[in-house]
Amino acid sequence: FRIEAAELWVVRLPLKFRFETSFGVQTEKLVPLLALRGEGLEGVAEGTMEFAPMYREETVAGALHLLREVFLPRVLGRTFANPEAVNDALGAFRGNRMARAMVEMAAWDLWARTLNVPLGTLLGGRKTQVEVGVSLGIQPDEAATVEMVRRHVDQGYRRIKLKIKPGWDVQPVQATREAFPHIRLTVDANSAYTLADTARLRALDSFDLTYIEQPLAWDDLVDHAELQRRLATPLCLDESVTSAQDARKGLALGAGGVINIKVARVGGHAEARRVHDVAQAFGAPVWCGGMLESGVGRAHNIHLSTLPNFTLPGDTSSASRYWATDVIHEPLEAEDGLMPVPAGPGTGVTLNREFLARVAELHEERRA
Ligand code: OSB
Ligand code: MG
Repeated sequence: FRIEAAELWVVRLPLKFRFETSFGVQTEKLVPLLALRGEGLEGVAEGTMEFAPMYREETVAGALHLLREVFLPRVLGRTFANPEAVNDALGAFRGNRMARAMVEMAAWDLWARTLNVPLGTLLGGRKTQVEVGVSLGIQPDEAATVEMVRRHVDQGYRRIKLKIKPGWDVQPVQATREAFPHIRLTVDANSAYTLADTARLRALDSFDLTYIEQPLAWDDLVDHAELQRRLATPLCLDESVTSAQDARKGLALGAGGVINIKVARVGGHAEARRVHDVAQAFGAPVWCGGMLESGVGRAHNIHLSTLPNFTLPGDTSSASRYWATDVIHEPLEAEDGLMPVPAGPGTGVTLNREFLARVAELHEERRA
């Protein structure tokens, strides 16, 4: 397939809820979108980096710069045998995996559309719907937490993940577990703890959590391995796995028993599939994480989640939870905790160009 043209926008989407995590409060999402066109077809991807480097080191401004000045010039006007070849064209560059993933993921969508096959099928997935849960931000108190959990349990979500931080961990978990003795419950600390907090984290062992997500530093594997030796609950790695090599090292060290795969964090679908395969070889389940994506990123996540070792529910809950208006036409709604895989070639979703024309800032439009 040939990449003939690229368009790059940024859309600012107001979040329907206030999302508080250990690194701050979010009320809107800055969404960079990249469309690659060739032979009358279009592949689209979303950048999941944020305005500020709070989750990992990448930023929206950095990604826009790299796409315009470095990455897009390497792929425009070229013909590729497959998306792996697009990765190879960007392979000499270090880090910045979320920015590179925008090119790679748009290429997968474009290639799948060229072949007239759903993206999930092309990746090797077979499911027609995937199990999903929700990630709930830090609430003002235990009662609000339990109420919030109840609303989402009632909607059928298959897993509840609570954001925690030092000083807000045992309380919400205990209150939730008492109210819902049987739900699949997890927590995510987004790197807010150190090994000095071992006693606090050990207290979470009594609540039958499926895993504790990324308690320690965003770039650490070694301390996670030490913590895992001190805890009964499996650790789940998010921030600190950016490649299949990281996954291999983390699992070999015993840094955790579960991996949260975010396509963009690891540099795209090809690397995400390799992380999936490494985890499977270690007998470690994976699930697909979310970054408060618009419909574009959400559709990519759903397709990736059709691979067989995605045996735990992912973060890709209904788009209508997040946005009053999405950037795509198709609704992406879970029912009873099951998200249907969008049908049709590629991601199966299409950009709402009327909406983009009204709210998006066009950063680049370039032809080969
Ligand atoms: O750590 O999983 C995370 C959102 C932004 C940054 C990091 C994370 C998250 C979420 C939200 O947990 C998941 C979602 O609903 O998309
Ligand atoms: Mg996380």
